Amino acid sequence: MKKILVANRGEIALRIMKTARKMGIKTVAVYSDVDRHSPHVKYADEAIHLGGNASSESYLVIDKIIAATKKSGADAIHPGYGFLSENAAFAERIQEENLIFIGPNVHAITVMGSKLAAKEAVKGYDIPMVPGIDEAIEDVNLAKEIASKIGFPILIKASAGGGGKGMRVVKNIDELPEQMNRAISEAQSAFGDGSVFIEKYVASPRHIEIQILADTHGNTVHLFERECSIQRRHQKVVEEAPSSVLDTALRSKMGEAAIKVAEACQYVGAGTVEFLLDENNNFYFLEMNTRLQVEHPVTELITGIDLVEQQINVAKGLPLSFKQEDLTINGHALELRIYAEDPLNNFLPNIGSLEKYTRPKGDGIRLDDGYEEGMEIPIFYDPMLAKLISYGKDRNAAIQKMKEAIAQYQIEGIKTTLSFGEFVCNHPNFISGDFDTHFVQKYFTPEALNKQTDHEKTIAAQLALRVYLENEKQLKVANNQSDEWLQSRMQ
Ligand code: MV4
Repeated sequence: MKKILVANRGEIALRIMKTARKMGIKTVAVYSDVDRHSPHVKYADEAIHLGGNASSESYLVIDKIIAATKKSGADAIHPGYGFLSENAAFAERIQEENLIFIGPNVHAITVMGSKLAAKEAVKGYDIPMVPGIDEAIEDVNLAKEIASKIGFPILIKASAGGGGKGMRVVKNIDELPEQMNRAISEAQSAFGDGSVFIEKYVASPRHIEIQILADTHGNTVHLFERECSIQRRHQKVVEEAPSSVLDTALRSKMGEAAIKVAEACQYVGAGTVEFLLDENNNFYFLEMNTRLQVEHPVTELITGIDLVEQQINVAKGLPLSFKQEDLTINGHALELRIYAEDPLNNFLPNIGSLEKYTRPKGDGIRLDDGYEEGMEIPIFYDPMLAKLISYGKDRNAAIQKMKEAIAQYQIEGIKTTLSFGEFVCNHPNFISGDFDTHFVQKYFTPEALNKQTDHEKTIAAQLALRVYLENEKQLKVANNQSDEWLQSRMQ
């Protein structure tokens, strides 16, 4: 592998290229019209213009990506996350063109792209699943019968679903017909597939996901868990590794289950197996993400393993250079996603330019970003600006480091979720680890954020006053001294 085309933009394109360069592999960027001057374009060894701005005219057009790859002479494509990363047709096309897809095989992408197919595939592997059905259901009367057997509340989910779309909680049998019809039509319009199924609703789950790595020689290992329970409307905001709730025994059990899920679909490369964890520490398989995830850096920090390097080595056909027993957790890492959204205004996307942009730095701070001071944030893509990642010897040290980094980070010209991250880091329930996926909904209000800002303003004013008074004192002393000096000279 001599040259990789990165079919993505922003922080992840840059992050992938950094590892490729470290490995002595050339990089090719692709870009839309508005991304012409983006850091990922400047960083790459070569860059190819895709044209268009909307994803559907640029980063999502398979023909354009393939044409760019051929033109550049790249022999491999890394899809990053989002865009075409979990598109089976893209992976298949790459294979047909005799290029290397730095990702899993077509089969795994296809199976895990459908929740029902995923359930079917892992059957017989002894993976704990939420009580429910593993077939699409259309008949409301049958649904009522099944729901009554499972017991309310139940959850209706779309098989093709993602991001909570087509998901409906049903509290009792009377609500079922309407909610079921809504779920079906939502799934049909969002995914072009109206298949839905039923599960028992787990009321207060934590979101735990296991990172796995598999090579083409039959070796599969897990790289422990990440916890992503701090989410807002299915958008992750804070992630960490390890989770504060798993003990060694549960970690091994979940890790082993994740490996079995990967083996059930003959997985190759880096992947993530998602689980729900209930209040009694029962875990249930949810789905598998067949890509490098946004939050992969927290795993890199606690394991010391570069996941992109591993993806590239696996794609080259190399066997993994370590075994499960070689892997250990070292320290604790947190990631805060910085979105161009206004937390005081219902997280409305905020467009504008980065008038001031000063990055935090220091030991235990990693910043993965894709913008620079003066740049406009385009409206066409995901509003995530950066990922602020902190690392410490334990969870408290990582939280402390995150707070220091947030304080150093200066972003002006655009409203961001940086202050929201600070709110999370100061919240007693986050600090104690006593939270679930309802954290934001339960505790966050714009008033709480304003209170935090007011508190900061008070401290800033007190500090300013103190500095002022100190300066005054020194000035007086200096004046007195010069008076004495003057007088001594005049005598
Ligand atoms: C659930 C659940 C409770 N019970 N399934 C949300 C998105 C999709 N990936 C799965 N999700 C959930 N499935 C059962 N049977 C609760 C959620 C859920 C959730 C899961 C992980 C992280 C945040 C969440 C927020 C709300 C709901």
